[in-house]
Amino acid sequence: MKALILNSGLGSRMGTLTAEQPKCMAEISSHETILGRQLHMLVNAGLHDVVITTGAFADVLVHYVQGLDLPLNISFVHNNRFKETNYIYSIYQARERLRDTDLILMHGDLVFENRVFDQLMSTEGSVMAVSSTIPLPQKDFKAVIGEGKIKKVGIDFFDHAMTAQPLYKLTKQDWNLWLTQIKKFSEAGATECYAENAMNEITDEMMLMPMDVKDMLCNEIDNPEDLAVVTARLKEIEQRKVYMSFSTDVLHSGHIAIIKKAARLGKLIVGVLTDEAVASYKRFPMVPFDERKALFENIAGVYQVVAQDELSYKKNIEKIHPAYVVHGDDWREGLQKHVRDEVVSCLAQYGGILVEYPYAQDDKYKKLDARIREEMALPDMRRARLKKAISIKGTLTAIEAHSGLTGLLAENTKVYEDGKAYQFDAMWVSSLCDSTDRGKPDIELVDMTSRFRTVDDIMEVTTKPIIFDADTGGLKEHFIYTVRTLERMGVSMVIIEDKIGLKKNSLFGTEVKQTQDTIEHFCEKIAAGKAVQKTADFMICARIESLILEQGMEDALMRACAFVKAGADAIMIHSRKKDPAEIFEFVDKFRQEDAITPLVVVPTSFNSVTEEEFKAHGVNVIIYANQLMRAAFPAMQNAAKCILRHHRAKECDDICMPFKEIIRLIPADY
Ligand code: SPV
Ligand code: MG
Repeated sequence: MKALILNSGLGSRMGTLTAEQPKCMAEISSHETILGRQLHMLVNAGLHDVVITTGAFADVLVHYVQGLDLPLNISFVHNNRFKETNYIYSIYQARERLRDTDLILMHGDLVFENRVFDQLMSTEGSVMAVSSTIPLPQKDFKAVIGEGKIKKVGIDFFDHAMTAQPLYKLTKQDWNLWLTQIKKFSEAGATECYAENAMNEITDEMMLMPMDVKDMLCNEIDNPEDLAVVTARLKEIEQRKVYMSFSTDVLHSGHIAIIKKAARLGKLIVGVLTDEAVASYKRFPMVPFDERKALFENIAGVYQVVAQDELSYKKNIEKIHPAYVVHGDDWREGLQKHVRDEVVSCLAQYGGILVEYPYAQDDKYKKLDARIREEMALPDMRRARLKKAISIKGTLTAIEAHSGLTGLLAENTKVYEDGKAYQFDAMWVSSLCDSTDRGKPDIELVDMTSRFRTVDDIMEVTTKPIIFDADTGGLKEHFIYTVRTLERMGVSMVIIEDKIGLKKNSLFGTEVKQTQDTIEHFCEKIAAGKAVQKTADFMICARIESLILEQGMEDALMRACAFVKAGADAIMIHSRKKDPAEIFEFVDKFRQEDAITPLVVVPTSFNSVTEEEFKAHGVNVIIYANQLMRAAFPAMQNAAKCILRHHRAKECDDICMPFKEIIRLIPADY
């Protein structure tokens, strides 16, 4: 595609402004001329070839353009009869350079805002700028519209007409038709009319559509008054606030391109999502908020960087009142659709505009994303994220996973509500579910090698941190191997409970025989584990069974303090009562003594407590320990019974997920 800018006119109504230079060199701001602005827009749109026709002060013009030193291939065509001919003749003279190409055509005295040019470039086919809102001018161009097409362009048309501006994007086909007609006119001596007179004879053959720019700035400058008006409007446009939000920690050329476009619309304010907001809807950020903020502050075109503390833009839009919110068009579907809908309604309240640019579908960005995922799944990266997440978010949630498939559910399940997105922060590899899945009791019967196999299956398809339920941890001599293996694999935390001998599941409580370990012996196990771990990221959590085994609150608290002293990185307190009173009593009393050590709870029995309440009491990790398994079992049993009852599978289909959907859960490119 080439661009043609017509600059052969005399500009005689501009007074002294055109006494020594052509009109297109008139300044429209402290840093821009009309032509300089046009050429920069062409550069930004990725155009390379520009033809400029010249007339009066051709030398001044050529010298000026060369001094701009733009990455454009500019050729100048001089209309030596500029005094007595119109631009139809300039085009005629430039015809050899303009054949067989898509073309952007504009008059040299036309000033338009960036959005007009963006709209022009993103509209398919041949278009001319018109305005449905600006009253028809007496002496300037109007376009007659019929059946959605432009039928005629000229000064004397008023019926079915809209104000028109000499800014076109033309397909090669339409431009060739028009150029042939310009040649005919010029060679027949019709050189004082408009090029549009030639076009008007062939509009039926062309597919020239109107592009409505409404109230956006798109004006020709004919006299000093026009210049003053346009200069003032440009100033106002430059002051407009533009808002964009980013959650990314890896900036690529696609981001930079959209930032550049957004910055051309006004003062660009970037909202950087806080770590908590990012973690709530996508992966945990690899680069912390402060660093991401600094990254954006150093990008040319970014005027200001602010924090956006939730996925919803609402708060920041209400505070900033941007004229534009800019985003890629990829958020019209999927999780972010709700966010977009809310942005649209917020902007509608005061006439703000949502500008969407085509999302960069480039394969290289997809590969970059995949690479980040792979890196996040690497042992070092994954292991460290639990501790980091606790320090950033305060309170995390973990859901049980006992297989690759449940791991995928834990990894990918998201819910969007009230402008917020929710997902689990981590996974719990439960001894109960891992055993149950194998049809075995939860008595440390499934050996560690099999348990590690489960972890490996989950790790292969996920990136979230893993908390491993190691039951009692076994013998101290065995536990140190468990610690080493789990740490090497990339598990973030191991939880061991202070029981000894044949362990039974805690939910049986005192209904079965279970023995609590002594404080001294269990402390030795914790210390032994801490002594062999290699990284500072791996956490050993001591689980206290005093409430389960009815040993009293004092015992639980005493153990907690002893275990922390022995090196435990976190304390899990368990209860099988529905009433959370004893859990809260423990948490509150422990927090009076120790404000730092993370606290873990498993609210299977005391399940009425909300995450907010746990958070308010100072709990750091909430584990939903078995719900996926418990939900799956009755569903599977139902399906089995349904088939038995009907002696076929047809009726069962209604309660089954189509395999097509399950398959979609499973990543294809592993
Ligand atoms: C598990 O999920 O295996 C646990 C938690 O240890 S509980 O079943 O509540 O004991
Ligand atoms: Mg267990």
